Amino acid sequence: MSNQVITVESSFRSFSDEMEMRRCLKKITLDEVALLVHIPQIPLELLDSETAKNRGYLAYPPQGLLYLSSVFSSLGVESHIVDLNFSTLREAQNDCLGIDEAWKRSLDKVLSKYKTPFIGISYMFDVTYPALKSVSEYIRSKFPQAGIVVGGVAASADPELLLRNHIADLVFSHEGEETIEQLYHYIQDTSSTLPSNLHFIDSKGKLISTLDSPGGRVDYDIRPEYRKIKIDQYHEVGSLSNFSRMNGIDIPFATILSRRGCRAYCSFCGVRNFNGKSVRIRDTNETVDEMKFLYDEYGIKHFDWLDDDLLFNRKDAVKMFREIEKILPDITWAANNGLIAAGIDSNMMDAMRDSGCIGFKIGLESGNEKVLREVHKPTTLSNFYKFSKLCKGYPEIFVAVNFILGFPEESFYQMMDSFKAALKAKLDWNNFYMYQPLKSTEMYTIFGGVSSDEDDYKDELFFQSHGKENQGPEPVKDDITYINPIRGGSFSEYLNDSSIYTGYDIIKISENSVPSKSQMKEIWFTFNCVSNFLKMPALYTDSEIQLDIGVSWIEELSKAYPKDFSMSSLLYYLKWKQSKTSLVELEELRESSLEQLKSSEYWKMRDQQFGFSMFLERKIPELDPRFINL
Ligand code: B12
Ligand code: SF4
Repeated sequence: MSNQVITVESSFRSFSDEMEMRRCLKKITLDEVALLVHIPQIPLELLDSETAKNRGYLAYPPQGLLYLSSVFSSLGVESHIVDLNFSTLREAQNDCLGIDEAWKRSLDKVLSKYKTPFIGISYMFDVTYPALKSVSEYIRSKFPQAGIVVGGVAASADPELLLRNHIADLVFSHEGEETIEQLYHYIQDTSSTLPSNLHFIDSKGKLISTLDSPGGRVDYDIRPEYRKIKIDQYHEVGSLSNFSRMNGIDIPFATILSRRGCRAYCSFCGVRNFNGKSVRIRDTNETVDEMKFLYDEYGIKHFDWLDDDLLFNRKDAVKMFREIEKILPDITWAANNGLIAAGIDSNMMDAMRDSGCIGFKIGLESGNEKVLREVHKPTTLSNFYKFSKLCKGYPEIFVAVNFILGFPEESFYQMMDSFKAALKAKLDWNNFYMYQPLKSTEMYTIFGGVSSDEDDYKDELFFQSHGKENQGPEPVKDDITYINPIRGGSFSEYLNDSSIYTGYDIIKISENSVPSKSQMKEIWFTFNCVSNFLKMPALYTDSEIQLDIGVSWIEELSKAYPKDFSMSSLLYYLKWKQSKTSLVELEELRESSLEQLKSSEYWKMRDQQFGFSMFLERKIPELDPRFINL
């Protein structure tokens, strides 16, 4: 995309640009109703009803749309939130029959009531591009005259793609609240101030952008908006993370936001570009009031923070946790999105535990100091090890660490450093994510990434967990689709590729080489398998509580991955060690695990490599000698 972009307000303010904007806005009406659409988050063809019934898919309430809705309310404009992710997950639980009709039905129900609605769609993740396209096309087929507005993180990163592909008529970048207000007054002629953060194509095909202005207020009261979604039913269709499932899948949950932005500026992350440079803290009382409201009105008992930097301003964060402890003594919370470990000392851990924290993730991203510096990660390895030592004093909090593998030009020994850091720290769990180039990040600018070609979006899906807790690639539906669920290659062909090292043999990869994408899948598998399954701290612990939490973590994870033999066999061993499961149930678990193995050529191959079936004989599989002293 090489079209000219006008981003300075002064050039925009030429009379013709303003006329062009008025022309574009003719299609956008704000006097009847605003329909705010949350698109399906999981490719419908990959939805699996067993996982849906086990509530294994992510079901985040559309928090961004609640915020926008509160602005419409303050402007006196009626608004509705249409959560198509919720409808498809519900339908998926019903054996996935009519899954494609489910979201269309939900849209029809609201669209049919209005003549000139404002239609706003949220687009947060690049990987949901195909879903966004289908929803936009469907709305256009029903309402050819309506203007479609798209906003959200992924929309902000590439507005031109959406405009040129006729997915949107107008794109909002950054947080939408203040732009909606400005746009409303501009359209109603109650203000001549040009709304910022807007993008459209003029009549000559040129991309026009108004002033780029991230940031804004954070103190919106979204409590009344909750009646527009079924907040008390989200736990029935999915989960927020393995933390929310571990807590009990029948516990109603919600998300909460106390800070926008992040103090750091990691080169692979889109947060600073999207939210702006500073961290904006919401008033503690307002945050806790919202939680109390959700608890009282909707019976919400578990919360997950959406914050990127929840612990920013330590004093303020501790104060907030102490307030939660006082006002809501029996809730639980988790921080699945990740915390910055540098902000955590025993004072903070105490306040977190006392306010109901059951677990959190921290982002280390790499175990190699040079990579850490290059990506501007705000931490050092020595701080990380200090933090992991601190965690040992809090066995009731399940702590997972995030690593990213496959940064551009990252060599194999640097990846091995991450693996070794995971083994050394012995935190409860290690998430190895594959690097995904995100538009509008420093790393993307330097190294590039997926092109705007639509096929690339499909290919990237390989590395996605399809809306589940991210465990990386997994066999989908049957073994044949394992290697690439989209293109359906056969894994036996793949394993015959002698240039790819698999199992423990990945250690033979040349240290300074940069592994290929196919090789990365095998590296991922071995790192995950060894650090999380064969060396899981719960296998070796003497702490009853750590073992109990480890059992529920694996138990819930295995429901989201019902065909995964490594999980079921590990679960068997942990339950046996825990001695809280009857012999009959244990035997049933063993049988069903063996059944998984028998029916899958893929898991037979993995079992030969790593010996998971030893767990079923109540023994921990031995590590390959090359991995013992890492
Ligand atoms: C919570 C969160 C998650 C949750 C899920 C959230 C969800 N709703 O499904 C979890 C932890 C599961 C998650 C997973 C992932 N995430 Co995430 N996540 C976030 C996070 C931290 C907060 C999002 C949020 O709720 N913000 C709060 C609400 C209030 O804001 P909002 O939704 O953005 O809405 C505002 C604006 O966007 C705008 N807006 C939104 N919609 C609309 C619509 C209209 C019409 C208008 C006008 C405006 C508008 O106005 C709203 C109000 O201000 C963001 C970081 C960030 N700062 O955005 C990353 C972020 C969105 N995630 C990111 C990524 C990469 C991922 C993963 C791919 C990570 C991985 N490797 O697995 C996965 C993908 C999951 C999937 N679906 O496949 C990237 C997205 C980049 C991209 N372009 O794709 C972000 C930006 C973080 C980053 N590292 O850069 N994520
Ligand atoms: S600490 Fe996390 S949210 Fe902050 S910039 Fe780095 S990756 Fe992004």
